[in-house]
This record gives sequence, C-alpha cells and structure tokens, in this order.
Amino acid sequence: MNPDQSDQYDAGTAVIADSQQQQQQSDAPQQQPGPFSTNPTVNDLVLYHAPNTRSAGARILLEELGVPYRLHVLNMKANEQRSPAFLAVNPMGKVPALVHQGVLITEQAAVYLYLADMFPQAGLAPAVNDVMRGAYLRWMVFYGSCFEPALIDQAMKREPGPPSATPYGNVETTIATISDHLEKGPYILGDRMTAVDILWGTSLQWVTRFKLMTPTPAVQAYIDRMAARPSFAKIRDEDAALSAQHASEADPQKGAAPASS
Ligand SMILES: N[C@@H](CCC(=O)N[C@@H](CS)C(=O)NCC(=O)O)C(=O)O
Repeated sequence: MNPDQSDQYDAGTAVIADSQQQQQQSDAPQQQPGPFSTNPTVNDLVLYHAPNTRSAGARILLEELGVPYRLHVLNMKANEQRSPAFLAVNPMGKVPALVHQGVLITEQAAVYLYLADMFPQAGLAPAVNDVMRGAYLRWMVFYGSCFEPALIDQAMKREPGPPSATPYGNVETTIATISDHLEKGPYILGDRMTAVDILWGTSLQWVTRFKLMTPTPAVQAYIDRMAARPSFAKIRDEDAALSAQHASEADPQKGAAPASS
C-alpha cells in the first residue's frame, strides 16, 4: 500500500501514523504507570521512528517479537524531530523513542532490554536468573557506553585523551573486543540469537557501510547472517519506501521511486 494515500496504513503488525494531531491525542500520557499489559493493542505501544536511523533496529526487534504497535514516522528531512509536538514526547528530539501505555523509553539499549523483557514469549532475552543474562547485559551496555562513543569520536576526529581517562580506553581495543568476540559466533551469546544481536547486527551493518570500521571475516559473516533474517529485509524495504516518500515530499520533482539501501 502506498503511504501517500492515507496517513495510516497497516504494515504487518505495525500501523503507521504520520499525523501529528493524532499523535498528540493518543500518545499523551493519560494513564498512571502500573503493571503493563503483555498483550498490547496497537495503541498501547508507539514507536517513533525515522527511516534509516537507529530506530530501524527497534522496528526489527518489534517484528521479531511479533507484538502489535503503532509506528509514528518522523520526516527528518523536514526536521520533524525538532517539532514542538515531538519534543513534548522526547525532549532530546531523538529516535528511537518508545511510548508504552504513556511511559517513555529512550536510548537504544533501554528500548531493546525493555521490549525483550516485556514480551518474553519470543525468547529473545535470557531470564534474570540465567547466567547468560550477565553477558547479554554486558554487550547491550558495551554498545552504547564504549563502541558507539569510540566510533563517533574517531569519525569526528576528536582526540579521546589518555586511555585511562577515556570510558572506552581506545578505539582499536574497543573494535578488537567485539570483533574477537564474534570469532566464536554465530551470535553474541553463542548459539542463541537474542535481542542484543539485533542491536549489533544493525549497528555493525551501519558502521561498516560508512567505513567507520573495517570488518573482519567473522564480523562480516555476522552482519550477513543478521541481514538475511526476514525481519531485517522487511524493515529495510519499508524504510526504503518511507525514505523515498520523504525525499519526494522534499523535492516533488524527484518522484517517489523506492530508494535502494
Ligand atoms: N543515544 C540515543 C541516540 C539516538 C540518536 O542519535 N538518534 C538519531 C537518529 S540515528 C536522531 O534521532 N537524530 C535526530 C536529531 O538529533 O536531530 C540512542 O542510543 O538511542
């Protein structure tokens, strides 16, 4: 279905809504926090998303979990992430931003941890009393506290300072730590695919595509393994369509031909 034809359409489990007005009506925190329904209706769970950004991984995770959710698409080409309506949801103006029954969850690792725990039937998170939970948390947090800061500092040519005073030590060690770990494979926790693989699968794809890191053969095999999952292919295609739509809105002369990713 062409998203141009309607401001709401069903995309599998996701219902896409672009109307800011509708967002303000239905996403404003209306309920007191309390025990959440683990069998949500589509309006219980709202993901704010922009195509080809960090929120793509959250969409992939929601696909893998198979839970209904409403997708609120932000057009970053039109700077919608800085609109007062979205800043009222997430003052950081960033995606992913997840609203579950009126409660906001931001930051990739928190979004992944939250969703995989909230919907345990998919088996994408080790239980709290599973010893592998420690490794799962380690790699989830290592991503945001070491890997991403290291690669962004490097890309921006920022001097990180002495390793002993830098949270990630140095870029080389940080990259080697995840690359060496993936030699064991096939997944971060060994034989078991979990939510943390969706975080690393999407981000390693991104950093290698933009040449922020040279993949070892094991890292490349891991990227390919994750990219071959139907959930990755589905969101890649849907994001390409959304991105083309945003491009054509910015420049109608270019038309809305789907972008290849
Ligand atoms: N710390 C955040 C970073 C989120 C982030 O930077 N998202 C980017 C998209 S990849 C964004 O929303 N940028 C919009 C902007 O800053 O204007 C997380 O881990 O989720």
